[in-house]
Amino acid sequence: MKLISVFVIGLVVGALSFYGYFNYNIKMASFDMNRDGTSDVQYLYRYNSTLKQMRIDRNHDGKEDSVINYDRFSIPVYEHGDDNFYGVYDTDIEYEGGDKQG
Ligand SMILES: [Ca+2]
Ligand SMILES: [Ca+2]
Repeated sequence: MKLISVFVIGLVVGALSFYGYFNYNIKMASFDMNRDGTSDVQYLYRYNSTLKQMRIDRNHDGKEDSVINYDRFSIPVYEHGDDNFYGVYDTDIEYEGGDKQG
């Protein structure tokens, strides 16, 4: 009985550190393209340095309006866009082989 509880605790601790490994090692890089003090482009990287997501504020109003998601080879898969900059994502673009579809 004691052995089982030690095993369960080990499992929980292991799962938590596994979770932490994949979440806390995500790196982010921000760039202020128009140099107004607010970042307009953000790159999110996975623990293994592949690109996970790019967030862009195209009209420089401080709110991101384009989110591109990348697969584990850093190839774009799909994109959400707020093309009228109302703060709601209204455009979905799928990528195939790294190219926009439609
Ligand atoms: Ca800016
Ligand atoms: Ca914006």
